[in-house]
Amino acid sequence: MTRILTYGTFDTFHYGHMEFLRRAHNLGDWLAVGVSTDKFNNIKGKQTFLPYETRIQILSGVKYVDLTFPETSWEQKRDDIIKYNIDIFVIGDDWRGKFDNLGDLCRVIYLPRTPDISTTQIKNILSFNR
Ligand code: C2G
Repeated sequence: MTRILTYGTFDTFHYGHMEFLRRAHNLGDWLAVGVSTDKFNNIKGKQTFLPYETRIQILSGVKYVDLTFPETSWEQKRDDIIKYNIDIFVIGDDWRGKFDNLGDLCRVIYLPRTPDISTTQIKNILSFNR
């Protein structure tokens, strides 16, 4: 069984996220997703529209996702790859090159982002002023 791992905030879940998860899952047979906690998003400098509890609930309901868990730091990836016996780490190509250092533990793949959809656009439409 080929085991896949990714991470993300997945705020205001949209079809770009869904397309990413579909393609990520189709690289293998089993997909784990580390969902960024609100505290980690503060570290990432990201303000979210939806709280962690809602975001991880949505991810847990996506048919392409087999396991969800909290992403609380940049550094946890190596431990997670070992813990979940991961074959492929995958993330969108907006991160191209940033995680090549994981290449000694597993394959690292950067997938093209789905164009013309983003949380930022959605929050602007929602005139999100938080
Ligand atoms: N994505 C995509 N197409 C879009 C929007 C997002 O393919 N139109 C992908 C991103 O490339 C990422 C995933 O969906 O792989 C989740 O997107 P974000 O929630 O924006 O992820 P990010 O905040 O960049 O978190 O440690 C890694 C970070 O936690 C990644």
